[in-house]
Amino acid sequence: MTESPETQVSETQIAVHWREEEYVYPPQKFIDQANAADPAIYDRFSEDRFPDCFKEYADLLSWDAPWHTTLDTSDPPFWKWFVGGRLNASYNCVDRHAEANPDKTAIVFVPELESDEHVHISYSELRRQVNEFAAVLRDSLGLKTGDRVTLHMPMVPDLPVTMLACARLGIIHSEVFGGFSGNACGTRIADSGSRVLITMDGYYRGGQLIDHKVKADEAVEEAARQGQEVDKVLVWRRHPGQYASQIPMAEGRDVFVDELLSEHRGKAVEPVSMPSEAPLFLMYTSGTTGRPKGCQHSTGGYLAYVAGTSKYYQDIHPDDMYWCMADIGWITGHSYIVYGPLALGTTTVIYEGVPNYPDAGRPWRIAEKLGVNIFHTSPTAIRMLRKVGPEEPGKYAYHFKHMTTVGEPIEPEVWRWYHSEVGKGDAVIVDTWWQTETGGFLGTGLPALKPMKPGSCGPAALGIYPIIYDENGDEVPDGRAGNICIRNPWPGIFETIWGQPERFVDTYYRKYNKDPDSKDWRDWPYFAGDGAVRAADGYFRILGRVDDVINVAGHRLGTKEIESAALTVGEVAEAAAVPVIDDIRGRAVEIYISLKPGFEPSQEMQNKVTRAIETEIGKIARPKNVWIVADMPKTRSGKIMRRVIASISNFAAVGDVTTLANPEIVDSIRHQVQTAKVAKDDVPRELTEAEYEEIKSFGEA
Ligand code: 6R9
Repeated sequence: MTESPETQVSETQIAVHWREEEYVYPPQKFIDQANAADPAIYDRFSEDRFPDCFKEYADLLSWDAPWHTTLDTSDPPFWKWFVGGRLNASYNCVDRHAEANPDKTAIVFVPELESDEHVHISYSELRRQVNEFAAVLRDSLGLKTGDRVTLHMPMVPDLPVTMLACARLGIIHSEVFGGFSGNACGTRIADSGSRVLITMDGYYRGGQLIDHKVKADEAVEEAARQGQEVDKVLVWRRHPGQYASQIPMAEGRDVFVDELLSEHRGKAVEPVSMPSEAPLFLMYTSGTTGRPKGCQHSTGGYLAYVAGTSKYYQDIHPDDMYWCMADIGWITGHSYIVYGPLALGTTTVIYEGVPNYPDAGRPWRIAEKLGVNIFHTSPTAIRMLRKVGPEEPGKYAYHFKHMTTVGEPIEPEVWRWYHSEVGKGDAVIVDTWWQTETGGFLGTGLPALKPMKPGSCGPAALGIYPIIYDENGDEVPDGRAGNICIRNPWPGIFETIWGQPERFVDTYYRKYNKDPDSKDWRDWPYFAGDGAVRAADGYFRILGRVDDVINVAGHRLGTKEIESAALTVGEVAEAAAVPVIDDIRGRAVEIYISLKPGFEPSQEMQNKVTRAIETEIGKIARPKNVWIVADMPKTRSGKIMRRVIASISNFAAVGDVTTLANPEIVDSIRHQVQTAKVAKDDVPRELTEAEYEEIKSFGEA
């Protein structure tokens, strides 16, 4: 902001101009009760106290053995936190609260059908369920510490029960988002080397009991194709005793969980005392190549980080009614539905269904009925609820003290609706920027101590020291865009990519590493893969991914994954996926394909490509449009210029195309695509400057 005109600006630095939003201050009554209301907390987490400052988070947990080394940097960048310490995540999230407050509600399950009663699960009941299911895993399946188990479960309390039972035994769970296809699940089974899949027969979505077991059979088949045999599939039943699927149970392989559980009633399973750095779970995410990345999270560091951030940023107190409307199948659900809130012994709400079922008032009725006072959701859900029911929140007598937004940048107008209508002008909002890899929040303000600024995630979280670099590794001045990195390790950072340690180093640390032999963490900044700008007040504004990832409704989809799915269609020669600006979901996917010689474009061909993407990945990746083009714009070396087609799809200027091998194709594609889009009234709104920059450089990273 204070940059002098003669400052050298490298080409990669883009000036991003937007209206600076005004601060919005937290109400006094929020400040009076906040967990972090004393500014001295910033001193406790100042850089000269690093890494010991994080003891404050670790002290929220019960340790079986204390750690001797807070941060072990002997094998960079494979950081180890709280080394020597031992603990069990299931004990920390269940037993210790069951001992202190047995009748307190741990989980409130809200089934999607409004006529169904809410289910309150107390901490002692949760302890019973976790123990019995742990007995199933250990005694019926012979699973042991270090084994991986893939979960493909919907939003039901049986999912955290399954996760916590795994954690009790040191079994590494890998939950795949329920909306992902069977094939996507199969790939993750194979990658993690799971021989057990835990799934459910069906669940409610949009008022229908959908068949989910069908995906288990596809997943097992796909895993086998990739060389991984699954010998047991455990099937939870949505209504125990009644089977909700049309798909037969495979003899000898598939077992109903409720039947197995009956053999283990009342069993107690001792929690296994795990080393702090033992893996707790894998969470797969997309990257620039097709193979998904199994992000491996630790037990001690991760749990400490989510407990600490839940306390200070989510402002969770023991008596709060906390509802995070994300899906447990994503990192937000792991950290801020299950592990963070339960580590603090609070009550966490799990809602099975879609937010607008049966109407747009549903979330607010749930909030009113349960007395929810902390609410957590994504910009996509907020945009959707604002569109379909702008007046709905005002009709219900709930009161939020605190609201969170996560997953995508939020537009200031959408933020203001969230604040004034959903929060009734009286709730604080924390905009939290972070990633699957980072375990917990990186960018967000302490709500009682920092004013809010719509559209900015706020300053860095406690103990997090970001820096914005240009492509050459020079620090970018305030007000200019670059690649946001974190200079230091923190306890929530993932430990590695399962089975791909070189990819871990290459993707996240190679780019800005100062010395590959250094054992000093200062030489290993973490490259987040997001573009960002820091304002003069230290607040960050996240601009979006700088790699080949499209963020659809807060979910990361790799262009390579979508393209390889399209290429499973035999007639397709080439495929290129690009983002289009979408008013509800932030971004949507469009795919361009060219056909092998001898095949003609047709609606049927477009449908085939769409079906292939749904089969390989899931409905969330369904393209908004499939464009069959005569040829792709390419460089002379044959690389598809995704930025050119992305610009066409978004009605943005394509820029210089003179260096292409086939510049004449650009006009023909533009004519074809834009005519069709105009005809079906599918023209995106005018892009903001930041969006324009994203589209213009898409796929160039
Ligand atoms: C937690 C989660 C991570 C990517 C991240 C960034 C985007 C997340 C954001 C945000 C702007 C926020 N992102 N939070 N962008 N403001 N508050 O979403 O993890 O699914 O791994 O996605 O999402 O681009 O790199 P994940």
